[in-house]
Amino acid sequence: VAALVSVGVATLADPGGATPVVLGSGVAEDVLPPLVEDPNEYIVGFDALPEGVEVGATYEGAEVLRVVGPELAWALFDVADAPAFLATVSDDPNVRYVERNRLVRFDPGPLVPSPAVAQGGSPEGQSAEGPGDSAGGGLAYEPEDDFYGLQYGPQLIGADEAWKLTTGSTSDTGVCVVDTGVRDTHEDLRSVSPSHWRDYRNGRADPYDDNGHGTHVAGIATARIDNGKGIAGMAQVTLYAAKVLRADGSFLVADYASIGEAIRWCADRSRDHLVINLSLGGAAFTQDTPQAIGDQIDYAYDTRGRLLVAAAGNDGPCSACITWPAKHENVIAVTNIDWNMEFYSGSSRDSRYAELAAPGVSILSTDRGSDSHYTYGTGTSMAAPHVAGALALAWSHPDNHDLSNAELWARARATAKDLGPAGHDGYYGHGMVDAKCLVERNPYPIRNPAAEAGPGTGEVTLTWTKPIRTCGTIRGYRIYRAPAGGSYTQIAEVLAPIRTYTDSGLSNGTTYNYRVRARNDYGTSYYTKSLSVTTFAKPSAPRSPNAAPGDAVGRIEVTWSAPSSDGGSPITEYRVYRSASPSGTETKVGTVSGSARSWMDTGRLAGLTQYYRIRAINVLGGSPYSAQVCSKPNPSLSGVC
Ligand SMILES: [Ca+2]
Ligand SMILES: [Ca+2]
Ligand SMILES: [Ca+2]
Repeated sequence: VAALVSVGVATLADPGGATPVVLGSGVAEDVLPPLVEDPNEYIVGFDALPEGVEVGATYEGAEVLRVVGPELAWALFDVADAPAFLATVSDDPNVRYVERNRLVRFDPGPLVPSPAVAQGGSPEGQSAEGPGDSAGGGLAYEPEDDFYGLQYGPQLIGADEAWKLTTGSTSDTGVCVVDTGVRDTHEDLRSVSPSHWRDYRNGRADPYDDNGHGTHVAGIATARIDNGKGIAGMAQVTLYAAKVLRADGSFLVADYASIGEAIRWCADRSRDHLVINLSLGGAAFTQDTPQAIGDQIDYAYDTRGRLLVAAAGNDGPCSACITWPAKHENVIAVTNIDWNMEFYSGSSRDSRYAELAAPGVSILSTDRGSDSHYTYGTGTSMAAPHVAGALALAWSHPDNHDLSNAELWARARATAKDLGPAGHDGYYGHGMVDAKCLVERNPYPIRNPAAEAGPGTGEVTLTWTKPIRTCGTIRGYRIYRAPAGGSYTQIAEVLAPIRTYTDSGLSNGTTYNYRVRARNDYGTSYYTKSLSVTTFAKPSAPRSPNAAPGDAVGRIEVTWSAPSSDGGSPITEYRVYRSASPSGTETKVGTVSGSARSWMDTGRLAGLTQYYRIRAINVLGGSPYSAQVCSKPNPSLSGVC
């Protein structure tokens, strides 16, 4: 869907030789003239910004268009006489570099409006079973959002487990989306105040999105949860938006200076914890990150402690083709997987740069078409904000406020679900991001817990399945028991990988409750649900006993039904007792298997009435006697007894 297409900008000579290309396309309704590179624009990086270099001023005969600084400062100049200007600045020891303000242009892949969704219907989605749906574990968080069932991304990466711990915080955490803008009047997005918005394309004061790409990306990361509308975004955090991209046919395009300045602006926002999402990139993967951009990435990461997440690119199938800024060492490159956690062929991959994988195929999110429209999108542009949102979610949790950007990144690597070739690889990087393990490293709930009486008397055996994700190595499983109506105490811990436990020495025919949780180096999982089990009891008495003349003179057939309770253990045999009178001495005369329901008494003299009772036997012993029945051994004799 989202092949990156290389587009040459033929009219411009480029000293670097790289052809500008970009990611993806949006639904571009506005017809705009092509954005062309201005051959007179140069970015100059300075050690220290020279006196007088400010927007609107003239410096060395060139007009100053933009300035960032003071650290890692650069200025964008409109240069009338390039040879003279370049000669001057190249001799200046205060100048770190000079580069053209080029354009990056990429095919972001189509956004596909879904009429049914747009009209509030409920089309079939690709609903993957997420790890939170572990049967019997702590129940996953179920957001109240109409189209949550059409999403699979949050569930796949464990957001529904993470949301049990936090859904985010707007006061201390933010996501800054550097993109085409945002339709912040959308019903499922938080409004973006003018101070949280910057338009590097048209200088407009209020948020807007003339393409749709940015609105879609913003929704994936931050759409409102539990508002009864639309989708559930990854994190309920403050949304910042910087517009740098605009449509160019089916492509998106931006200039280097705008991207660099936008990253700088994002980095300087007020939230303690901030993740910058860059669903954009250069297609010329042989090219290094432009310095005007790389500088500001370093400022954001090193100086401001921000995390930066970027789309790996949609150049696939290809290898060693992750583009900038994703390839930059301080940026987390995100590749694209589908709902089966399989690598999407259109995603760029690169064993040098791939960091994390995230869902990016047929992702439902907010659409700029109206305030109530939603759209499916495919591409690494959709994968990146899943990671940005997961990181923001983790950072927003009070337990993680002290984590540095490097520490949180390291946790993302350590807890990613390894996919494909073992260990780090060029497809999935360190693996699929895991939102739950990012927020808290305790294991996921264990699955399929079961308890049954046995194998012996006074015993209960528990079994379970390992958590679907462990956020680290499982060390053991803790077993808790409560008497009926009582409280739980831990009775044992078994060491992994053992996943069964037999509790013994219990009272017979008694009900106990059990629950289990997993332990890793960081803590314990949620408990399983409570498992109620009754230890073995003796069976109840056989029912509906009957005795009648048998198939020949001298025989009596005794029949019965199974007891109403086998005591929790199979009936192993039935025993038949006989006496010559209702209160006479009884003798055990027959034993049959637990599956038999009759016994033939063959040695009786005609005419003598016999009296019978039956007992059922299980592992624990014999049931009470059945009611007494009687018969004469000859069908021709009158009367039953
Ligand atoms: Ca919602
Ligand atoms: Ca990188
Ligand atoms: Ca792997």
